[in-house]
Amino acid sequence: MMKTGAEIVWECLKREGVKTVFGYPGGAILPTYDALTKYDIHHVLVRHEQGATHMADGYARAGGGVGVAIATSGPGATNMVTGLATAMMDSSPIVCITGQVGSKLIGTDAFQECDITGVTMPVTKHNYLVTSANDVARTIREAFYIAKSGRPGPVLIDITKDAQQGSTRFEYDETPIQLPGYRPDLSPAEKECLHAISLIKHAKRPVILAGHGIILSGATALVRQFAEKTHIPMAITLLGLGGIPASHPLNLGMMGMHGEAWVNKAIQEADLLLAFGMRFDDRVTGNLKTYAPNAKKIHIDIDPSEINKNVKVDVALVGDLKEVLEDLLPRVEANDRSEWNSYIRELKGDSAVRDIQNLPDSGHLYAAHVINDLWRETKGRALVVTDVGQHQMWEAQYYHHDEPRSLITSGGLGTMGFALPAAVGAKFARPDAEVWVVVGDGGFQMTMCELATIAQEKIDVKIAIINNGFLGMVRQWQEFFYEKRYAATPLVNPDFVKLAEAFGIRAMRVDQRHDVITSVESARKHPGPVLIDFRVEQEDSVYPMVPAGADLHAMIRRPSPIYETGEDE
Ligand SMILES: Cc1cc2nc3c(=O)[nH]c(=O)nc-3n(C[C@H](O)[C@H](O)[C@H](O)COP(=O)(O)OP(=O)(O)OC[C@H]3O[C@@H](n4cnc5c(N)ncnc54)[C@H](O)[C@@H]3O)c2cc1C
Ligand SMILES: Cc1ncc(C[n+]2csc(CCOP(=O)(O)OP(=O)(O)O)c2C)c(N)n1
Ligand SMILES: [Mg+2]
Repeated sequence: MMKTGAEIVWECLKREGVKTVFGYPGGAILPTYDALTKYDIHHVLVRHEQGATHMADGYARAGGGVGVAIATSGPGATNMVTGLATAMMDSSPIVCITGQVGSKLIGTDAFQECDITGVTMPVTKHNYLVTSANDVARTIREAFYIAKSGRPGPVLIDITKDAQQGSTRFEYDETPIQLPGYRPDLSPAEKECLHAISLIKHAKRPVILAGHGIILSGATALVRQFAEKTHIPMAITLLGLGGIPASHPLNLGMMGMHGEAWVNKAIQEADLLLAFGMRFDDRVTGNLKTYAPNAKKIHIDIDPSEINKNVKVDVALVGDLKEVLEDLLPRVEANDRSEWNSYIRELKGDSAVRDIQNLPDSGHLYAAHVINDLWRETKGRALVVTDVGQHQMWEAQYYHHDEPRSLITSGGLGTMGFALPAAVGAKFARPDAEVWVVVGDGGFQMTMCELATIAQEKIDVKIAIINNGFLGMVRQWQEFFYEKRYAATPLVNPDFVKLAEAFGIRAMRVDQRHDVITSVESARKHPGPVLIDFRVEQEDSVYPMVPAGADLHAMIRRPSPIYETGEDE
């Protein structure tokens, strides 16, 4: 059957199971948009192409599928770079399709020409320039395969205008894809597995470091069973949160720069670390020279380039975590490690009791109150999408996630402006989920144009702006390390309530602690988007904190407890 390249784009997307795409049109992608009218695929018109990429990313992270974003050439394509880099850093599978000028014009500085495959080479898992309709189908199939197989990541397909307009015979090839040099299906050698089993057997103070890979590989139940059988406590990375229920007795909590003090101490005192699908980010290790100095290290990761990248390990098991654990679980011994576990419980001491709810209302509204109340009110069942900054860390500390894919956040690139569009994508992937955006007043203003998309599409997301009048996380660094010289961090903000109302979105303002619950209740009852402007304490800081590059156990604690009952914070 003869089809144009543009029609083949949609034919292939349909066969990949794509129901929703996020995009923004323009000249070089117009043939593809024109063909869309013949297909039953929902196109969400964003207000900025960065938004489309974060929506695709949020869609992928929430639902486990591949998100799709579309843009035109030149500025449309360059606006996608931040979203691609965000997805690349956090191993999120998205496919971005861009229009390109006609193939004969390439290299002439044609109108809206930009070498986007050149630009995005370092921020994509792979990218393609397609100059003929004949290559469209094969390329799209490969792109989806690459995005979701092995270590997931973003793929960009740049299609020239003539490739979209040209016609070719279309027969969908169903044969499994084989790409020379691409090996997403590695598995560890038996010798290495035996070595790991022996290290686990003899370890007295082991800790599992559970990362994003436990969610990406669908291994969360296996990790839990592994920990329960071996009685090994688990520390979680920011991107692993939710993978193990926060309430699980062996779940210690988050590790790293803003992790719990007892978690970092346990890691530093461990004699064995089992890294499961995590990449030893510098936010996680602190000073590498003093990181877990007495621990042997086992690293299970699907990407061989992660092995010995930051932390030298004793055993590397390269492969899919789920497959590796299916093999190891029956073979590891069921050790009793009560001494080590009770020692860690002692390390926790009172600081584990962050009883902020039961303290008298001092008239101050702290971000922690807002987030903890949101957790209580939603019974921990919301899908929360955060932006980047202090509110992101407070969310990680005070919203206790029990389900995989219930926290979506930009970890590696730390992209402000991520939350609002990513939440839109998440809601499309999981229409039944209660989606909350937790966003700072700074980051919100980076992509707030997507309120128009939310209004146009009538998307039921609830938006909690943690409004501290500052680029709070940067202000905190200035407070700690730059003698409180607040250069370029105070914000003069618009009236967020009026702003939301201008988009036809219901909004309210809260500046008293006792109004938090009622505002959340009222937002939840409303069958549509709601924005709440929470006016929180302006100069609060996130504790504990390991200063960048410092030893993991050298944490800055809260000088005088404001709302924790424990002293160890
Ligand atoms: C302001 C700010 C503060 C932060 N503070 C902290 C902090 O205190 N603590 C913290 O933990 N993080 C923190 N982060 C996040 C941090 O920067 C990293 O993003 C995070 O630690 C990475 O977690 P990860 O290694 O689990 O996930 P990723 O970076 O997504 O890495 C996943 C790993 O799993 C592997 N993998 C993928 N699929 C599979 C599979 N199927 N099988 C096996 N392996 C697989 C990948 O190859 C990769 O190595 C902070 C970020 C910001 C913006
Ligand atoms: C696009 C982008 N620019 C700059 C930064 C650096 N940065 C990290 S956190 C932060 C402040 C965020 O302020 P806000 O959104 O108000 O959140 P808060 O920290 O106050 O909760 C900044 C500027 C970033 N992460 N992303
Ligand atoms: Mg702020």
